[in-house]
Amino acid sequence: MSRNAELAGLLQQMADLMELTGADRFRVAAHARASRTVDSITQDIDELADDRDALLAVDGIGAKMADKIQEFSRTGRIGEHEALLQEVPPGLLGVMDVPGLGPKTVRLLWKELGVEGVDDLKRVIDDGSILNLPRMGEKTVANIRDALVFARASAERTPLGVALPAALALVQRLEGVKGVSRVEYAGSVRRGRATIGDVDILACAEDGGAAHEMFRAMPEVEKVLASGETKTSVRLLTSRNKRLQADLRTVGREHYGAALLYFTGSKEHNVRLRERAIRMGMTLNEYGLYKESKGKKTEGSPQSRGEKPVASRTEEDIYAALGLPWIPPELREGAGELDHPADHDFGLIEIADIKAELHAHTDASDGRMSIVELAERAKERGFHTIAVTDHSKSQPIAGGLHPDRLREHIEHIHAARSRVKGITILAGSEVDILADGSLDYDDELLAKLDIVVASPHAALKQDPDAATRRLLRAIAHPLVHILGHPTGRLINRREGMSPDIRALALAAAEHGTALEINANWMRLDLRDAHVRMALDISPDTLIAIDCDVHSESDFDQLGFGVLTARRGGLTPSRCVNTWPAKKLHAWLKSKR
Ligand code: DGT
Ligand code: CA
Ligand code: CA
Ligand code: ZN
Repeated sequence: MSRNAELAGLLQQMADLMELTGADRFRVAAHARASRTVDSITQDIDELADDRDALLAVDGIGAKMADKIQEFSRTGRIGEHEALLQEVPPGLLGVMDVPGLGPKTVRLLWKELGVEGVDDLKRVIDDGSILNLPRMGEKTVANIRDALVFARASAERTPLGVALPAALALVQRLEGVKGVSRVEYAGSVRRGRATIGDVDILACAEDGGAAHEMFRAMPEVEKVLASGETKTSVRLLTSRNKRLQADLRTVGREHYGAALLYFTGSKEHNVRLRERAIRMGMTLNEYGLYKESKGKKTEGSPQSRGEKPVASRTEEDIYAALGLPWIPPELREGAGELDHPADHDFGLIEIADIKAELHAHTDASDGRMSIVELAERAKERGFHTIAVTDHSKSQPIAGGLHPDRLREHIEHIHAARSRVKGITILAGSEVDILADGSLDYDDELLAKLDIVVASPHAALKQDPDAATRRLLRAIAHPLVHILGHPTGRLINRREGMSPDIRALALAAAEHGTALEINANWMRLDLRDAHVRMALDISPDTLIAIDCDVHSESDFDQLGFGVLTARRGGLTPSRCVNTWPAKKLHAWLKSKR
């Protein structure tokens, strides 16, 4: 998380907490507005905070807000935020995370029904007392109950978008510790899984004492779970007030590669590697790859007998000694990745391959930037093309555009082209796929657009058959280029639809429609397994990786989308965002 995003999250939480504690609504609004402002400004917040006049010149930041921002910049905290946290039961924040429950309702639940946590919420749903609150009908309650059930089923795994920045911050701090020569995150974070059980950090140090001491003493450590000479386990409180476990292991240079391989996993990958080692007359463990000691005394492990490993310093050495190429961590799931011939180049897509963003919102709907700002930010990222795809009319909450406003918007997009040179600005729409698979604009209007991303936003509880039929209709529509976030899932919050991905992929290949991996870490939709299925079923499947940009920082979501794509085995040529401008534009025109 960037510092701007961290501060924005903190200010938004202050607004929520104030609403919970019944603060003046102008103060609530001021903090919510400041949060949006901080999230959308392009300058680094710490730089800005150094210059109080510049800070005060920002729209919506007054003297008091400037104080808070400067406090955050200096100390990483805001005292008033911590005071607010003291005022509410800690469990109430968990209640606020339940989809469909805003601070106003949560305040009522707390004050009227004594709800202080998710368990209490469940109780007032079960005994029906929740229905006594104003504006709380059977249907709303049923939705809350569903959300609760889903949140429990996906209990406690942390989204990659929260765990990865936390892991990076730990790595950076450990890099500064005396005696530490190398640090990396391992485990499921390194493999890029969409959700993370705990963060695993590996540091190279002949004496790891100082590293473990630092790790235990970090300010965000809530509890030390285990501590030894080579391993420490702690529970952290992240800046979003979420709990996250982190494990640190230290290992000497001689064994670093073996340890990195072991702790990156997955467990299944490790098992396959060990079986392969055994077939080759060797043993593999977290210290190295060793020759099987035939006939010799075999008490203890090879390293404890002081044996010299065949390979142990780098992952490459170990894979090579096993007759394998180095395998990208994203593929290490024990799903056939060892079956490739030794000279196979996986050739997976990388962030640098992406040259276009094809799903972005402006302030015409629910985005924060103007068309010109959006185009400039995209250009700074080195993109040759940016598509402006605001919401369509059935999304009034997201500022969806009525047909007349879209016609006007298209004019504005065309006008912006002369103001930002060196990047192609496409006029597009993220058009809703309605429940029956029809689109939210008529064909005459869609045909005026350079690009159409069709996405489902409502009726996401459809049964799989209905969902498949609905999405197939959109895929086959001759004016649609991309199927946006196909299932509508939100990680840990909403299951989304379960369409037949193979059927979608076959149809998409036939009609030359790309399936989106929405890179936003809360979505990652398509998910990794879907990407693999879609690619496997036809050589013609096209994938789009898009950030669904609403504010500038959203361009940074790209990494999550690329990790997901790599886990699905995506190579650059099958991703439309990697194509040169000419090829991309020709594909878009082929549907006009
Ligand atoms: P997570 O934390 O649930 O998202 O998933 P991982 O893969 O990070 O799992 P974790 O943290 O339990 O362990 C990190 C790595 O250590 C794991 O990917 C492989 C290795 N590992 C842990 N336990 C075992 C085990 O019992 N056998 C083998 N072969 N490897 C293990
Ligand atoms: Ca882990
Ligand atoms: Ca672990
Ligand atoms: Zn959308």
